[in-house]
Amino acid sequence: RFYEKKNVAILGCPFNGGQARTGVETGPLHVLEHGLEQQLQSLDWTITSCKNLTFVPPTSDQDEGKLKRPRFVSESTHKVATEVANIIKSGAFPLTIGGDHSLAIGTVSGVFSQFPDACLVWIDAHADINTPQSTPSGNIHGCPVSFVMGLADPCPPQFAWVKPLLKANKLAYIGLRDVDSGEREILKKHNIAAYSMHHVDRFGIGKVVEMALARVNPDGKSPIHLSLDIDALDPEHAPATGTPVRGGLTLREACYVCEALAETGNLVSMDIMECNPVLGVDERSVTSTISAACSLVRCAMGETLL
Ligand code: B3U
Ligand code: MN
Ligand code: MN
Repeated sequence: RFYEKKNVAILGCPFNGGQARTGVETGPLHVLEHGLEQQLQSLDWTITSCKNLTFVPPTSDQDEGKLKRPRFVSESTHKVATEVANIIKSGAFPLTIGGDHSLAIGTVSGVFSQFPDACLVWIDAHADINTPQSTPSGNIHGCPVSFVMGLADPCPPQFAWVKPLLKANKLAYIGLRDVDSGEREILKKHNIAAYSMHHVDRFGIGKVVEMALARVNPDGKSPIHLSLDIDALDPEHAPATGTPVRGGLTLREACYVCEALAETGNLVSMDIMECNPVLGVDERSVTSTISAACSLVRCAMGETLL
């Protein structure tokens, strides 16, 4: 409905500047080497482009208050925003492979510049909605949602280009289980649809997705951007990631979310973030993480729709 054809443009983003651990920048290469392009072609997608961006850290990048590497993150995500917007203008579905989750400042900005009435489904163990003031770590991958909502007040000067395009009633979380106290306050204050693992246990994943979509897309007409952090999965299924948290989604539960979004016909863009193959303790843990990421993408792109 939002796109004429099943055209996808893959955007590899080997970026690690939003957090402290190296290795996450090798995520895109691993995901592509696992055969994702061929897998999408088997699902009748045409890959209109598949490119890796390059991110060069600036020579000087002073902390901005608590925020670490603000210039590198800002310049990199600005580039991503432009690329994602151009992909959408070309009529293709942007599939962005990270890299750390600060990249979503770029993907969300790009998507919402083209689809202003879109909603955002954020699947993650973490809420990533810290402000420059509330962040306990200074890692910007814990802050992207606050940036695209304009909650950073004042907005750090490096991020003056980021527009507050996301409204609180267009955001839903699924899979939360490690949320900072400052983030809890923000979620409450703005009445954001936040479904934690507690809700998944209580209602089951089917009902949770239904409730989440009813909150952010009540008339079923909004385009949907899915931002998926691989650490939403239980570390049993996706151990190779920077901040694993036990008690997460099973592979099937996460796949179900992706399938349900595919089923709406409204999915216009997707991120798959935070795979860090370097942190796998052995070959098997790397392979399971990467193959889970590929499965989730395939489910979001229609694999299990009959
Ligand atoms: N909420 C913490 C931890 C964190 C957020 N996202 C990840 N970790 N991956 C923070 O640093 O903002
Ligand atoms: Mn996370
Ligand atoms: Mn995240």
